[in-house]
Amino acid sequence: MKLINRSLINRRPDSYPRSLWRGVLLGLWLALLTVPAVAQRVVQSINSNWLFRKDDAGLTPAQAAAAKGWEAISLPHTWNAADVLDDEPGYYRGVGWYKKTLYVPAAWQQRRVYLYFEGANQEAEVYVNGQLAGRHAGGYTAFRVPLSGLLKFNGSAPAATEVLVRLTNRHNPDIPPLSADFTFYGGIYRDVYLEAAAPVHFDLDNYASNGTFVTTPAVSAEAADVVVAGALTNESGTARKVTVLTRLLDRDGRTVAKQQTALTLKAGEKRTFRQPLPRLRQPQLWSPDAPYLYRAVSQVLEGKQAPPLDEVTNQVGLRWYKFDAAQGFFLNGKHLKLIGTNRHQDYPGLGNALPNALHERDVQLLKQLGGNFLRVSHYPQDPAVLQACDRLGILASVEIPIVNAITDSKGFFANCLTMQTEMIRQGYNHPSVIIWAYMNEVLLRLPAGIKRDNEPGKVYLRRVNRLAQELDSLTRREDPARYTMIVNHGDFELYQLAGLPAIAQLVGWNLYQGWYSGDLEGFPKFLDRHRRELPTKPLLVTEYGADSDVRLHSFQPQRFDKTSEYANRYHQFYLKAMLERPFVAGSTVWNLAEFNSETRQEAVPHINNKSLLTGDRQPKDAYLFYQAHLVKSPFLKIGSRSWTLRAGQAVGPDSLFCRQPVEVYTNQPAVRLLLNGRDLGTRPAEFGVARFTVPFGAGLNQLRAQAQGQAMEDFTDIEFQLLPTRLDSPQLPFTELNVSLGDARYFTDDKLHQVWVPEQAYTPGSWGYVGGQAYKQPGDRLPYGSDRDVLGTSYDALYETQRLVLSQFRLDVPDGEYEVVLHFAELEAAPQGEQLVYNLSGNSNATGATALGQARSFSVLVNALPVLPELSTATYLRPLQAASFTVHASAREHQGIVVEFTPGQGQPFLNGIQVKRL
Ligand code: GCB
Repeated sequence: MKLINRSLINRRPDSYPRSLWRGVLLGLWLALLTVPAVAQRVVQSINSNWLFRKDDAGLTPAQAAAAKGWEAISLPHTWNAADVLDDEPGYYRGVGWYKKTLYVPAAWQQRRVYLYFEGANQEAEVYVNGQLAGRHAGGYTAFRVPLSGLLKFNGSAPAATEVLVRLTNRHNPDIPPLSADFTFYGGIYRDVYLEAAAPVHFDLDNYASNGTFVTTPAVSAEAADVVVAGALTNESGTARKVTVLTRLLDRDGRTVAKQQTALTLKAGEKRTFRQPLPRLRQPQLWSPDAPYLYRAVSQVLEGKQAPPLDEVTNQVGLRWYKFDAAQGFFLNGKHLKLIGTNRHQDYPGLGNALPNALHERDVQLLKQLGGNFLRVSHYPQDPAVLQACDRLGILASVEIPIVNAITDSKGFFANCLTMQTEMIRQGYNHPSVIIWAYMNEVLLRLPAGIKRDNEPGKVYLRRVNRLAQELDSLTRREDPARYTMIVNHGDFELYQLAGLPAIAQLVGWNLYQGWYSGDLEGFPKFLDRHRRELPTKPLLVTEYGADSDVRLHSFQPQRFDKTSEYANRYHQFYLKAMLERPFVAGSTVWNLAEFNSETRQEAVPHINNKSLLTGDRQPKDAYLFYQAHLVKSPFLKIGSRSWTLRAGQAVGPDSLFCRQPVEVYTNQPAVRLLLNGRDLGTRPAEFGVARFTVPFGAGLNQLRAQAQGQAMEDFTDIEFQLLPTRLDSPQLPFTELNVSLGDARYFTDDKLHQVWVPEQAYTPGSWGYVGGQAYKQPGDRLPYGSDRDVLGTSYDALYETQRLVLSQFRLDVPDGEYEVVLHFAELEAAPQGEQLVYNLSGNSNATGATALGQARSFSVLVNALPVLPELSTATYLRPLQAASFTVHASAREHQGIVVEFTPGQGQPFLNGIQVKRL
């Protein structure tokens, strides 16, 4: 059998006559039927049928095993999927127990049996049949736990094996991340496998790697060298003479190179091996356009035995690359601007416990964007992510989660070094990986009492520098073929002061000029400064982004208003600045999709929506804008896809339309737009965007865009709620109006099918406020309103703005009966204890705290009736609590509706008003 196998390896299968082939297949089949009990590794997922319970009583393993109150779950699982979304600050960070009975086949007595956890956040203790089998610290890397000595076999019956896992996601100052703008969900949130290997096997005790490491020391278009190295372990009681055979297979399964190494292992011995494969001529290269993968199949063979004792397959991509400080990035000798996104690993409703299909889908969405680069931020993610990158041709940077700060402790340093080693060894064989990184904005949160220029500050910066040096050296030692990177926030001086840019080979900057601070122009200035002052350091823009809540829109977008329109403007500006600068080697948008950050407040509490996709992965306009630049085939999409329900006021009393802008994204030179079949003209595309002003009529508006010179079209339907200019208009009878006070934005509520329009001053015949000013939280960040979490509502964005000191809100509606809903939220409130510090202006101190709450009272009258007498901070106006009241109003004798505010103490205010004709 062995002989036949060997000869098969050497020759192309199609060069055999048919009859011989049949014989070969029959031989193989017979060999499979006689598989000896101790051959080849078996790996099975064990995600089903687990039990879970929280533990706030500090149970011992024995108590936990006997305790009641278990919930049946399956993996992946997190215990924080729901509590990170509620109105109560914080989420459960404590102990959870998992329990499962495994049935280990009697035949596995001869094998080495392991549990393999792809990841569990964050400190795990694994007990098997009541005994501690292994521990692991860190929530983002895999670990393997040996079981063999703990299994209890009983004759030929499978060994029923109790697995109990104690897991905690409590804060541990020795384990990164210490703090971050994402949620530290607890749970066994990735897959778990049971593995059974023959006693002689590839090393399974090497930081949960697969025990083999593939390098490609020399690759060119003409030739490629591939080396497979690793270690073999003999866990049997006798010396063994084995061969490691590696075959490199092309995509069609043909062997294109092979190498074998004979090894003799004493009982209990572990031995390393290194196998340079014969040089490959005219290799197929791996690139984003053609991600060609070979497979290196390494087997442990012994004597005449077949199949092998062990086998490991690694995907191999042949490519070479370099970063150049002036010219950027080169792949396979060609310049390639790296463009893509960052990614977090969560999904609405699931927390971080995602099936592999969702991890893969995100990489596909990046590919469909036209991206070629993924920053796997801020921690190593599910193996499915890098597998998808390999397959789809996405280059990747991976990092460990040292975020915001370090702890100057032995434990912290040791855990960082271990995590870095795990990350590298576990991800080593992915051709997509080009960068190993290890710090994200590590100086954003200087610990209490520490300033950049005081004595403790100097000591702290030295310690951060020390940790960076240790991690950098470790990384270069572990994997000299990849680049190292540290990612900084936009405080150039501080990182220079700490000496960090000098340490890693690449510098990543997270830049938010025109968002957290300053204006857009600050961005190119910063890039040029790097080029001037760090001329030998390749640069990547590792983060940039602006919040965009798909419900919010504005035609005068402003920094920090969270509208899609500001985000569009921001991305259009940033991309242009980066494309104009060849020294910007790469960039990754923050972020591919919206993600949970429990401590974050703002328009959608707990959600960071600086992203190209919504949480459920629907494209925002900015996604289409990037497609227009990155997709290589002809591309044309009408924007506004997530804004298909709009409202606005008719342009004049006798008009039946309202003009609003629409952007069309394309890589074609010009676009024609039609509205309900009527030609609106052709506009040139400037930097991927053709801009139109569309006269929307009431009801259905069908937009059709055509690329000039291409048989390409795109369609979108927009439903428009046309508001009359004069509320007594006979052509456009008044039905309802929803106004967000103190606000310059439109807010679409798809579920209730309502659109809220921005406030306006009252003019006779129409509607609006009389007097007052829009509320503005102290500080320079928000143009208006507050970013505090308003409790008791999911319409935070509406309650976060208000008009102060108004005397009236008037609507000159026709005589009739109306329902009026008045919305209030007291925005003056004590500062938050723990302020989110994502003020990346370079100032590490928290900002945004509002003034202390003050007593306030006022009364509201509707058409002279005191419907809300004495609204006050002592009654309904509790700080940051939504309160709404529905009242009835009769409009008589052409007086319309007059809502009046009479102050008692302090300034009256109104956050929102809805008026509906009954
Ligand atoms: C950053 C951080 C990232 C945050 C992001 C933001 O610089 O690296 O973790 O989520 O800014 O949105 O503030």
